[in-house]
Amino acid sequence: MSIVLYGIDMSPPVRACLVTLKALEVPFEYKVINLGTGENRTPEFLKMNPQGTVPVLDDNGIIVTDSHAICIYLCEKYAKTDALYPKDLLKRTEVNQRLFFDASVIYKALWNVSSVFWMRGITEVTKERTDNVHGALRLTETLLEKPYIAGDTVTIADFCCAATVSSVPAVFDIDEQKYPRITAWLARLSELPYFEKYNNAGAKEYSTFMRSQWTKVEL
Ligand SMILES: N[C@@H](CCC(=O)N[C@@H](CS)C(=O)NCC(=O)O)C(=O)O
Repeated sequence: MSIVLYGIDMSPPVRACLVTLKALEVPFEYKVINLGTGENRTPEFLKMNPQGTVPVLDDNGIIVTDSHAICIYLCEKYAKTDALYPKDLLKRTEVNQRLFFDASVIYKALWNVSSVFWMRGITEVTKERTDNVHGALRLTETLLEKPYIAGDTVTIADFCCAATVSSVPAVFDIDEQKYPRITAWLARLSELPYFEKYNNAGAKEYSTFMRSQWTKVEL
């Protein structure tokens, strides 16, 4: 029996889970699900996750879906300390707020751009959609008052938010002048020993692929 993560490196939520597993030093098996060929729509996969999305975690028969829920589950079950997901109510509330912010604002803005390509084959990105991504970045920049997204130390909120933000170059490059805190934060996280391999490489692959598909991006 083992822990299995189903996903694909190009997916930001999958990378948040990969980084969390590495940070917690939890051994796991990684099964690649090719979204392009519909491996997320097979009856077996839909039985695990009726939404047909990655990531999915199978912990010896316990199925957990949604990256934010998976990262929380992993911390609650396997973390040796509460550093990545604090037990203190106020600190935990701040981490939770950032996790929901990722799900409902940053990831949503990016998904609104890429989903038109994945779902409908549309290769043009409208100004409304890029404006929406800038709006999410502006809010992230404002929230980054401290070195990390939920305070002075790294938490799973950083893994989830940064996995998404580092994927923004799929649409446009993040301007260091406009977003100095985001730029410094991503550089800070990249110093973690597992972040380059388990997040940045997939983010780069995703960005390169998406940029090769767009015929027009309105900025
Ligand atoms: N809120 C979910 C979002 C998951 C999600 O949208 N995953 C995308 C890949 S980045 C997916 O599997 N899309 C396939 C589909 O919607 O058919 C999470 O955080 O896990």
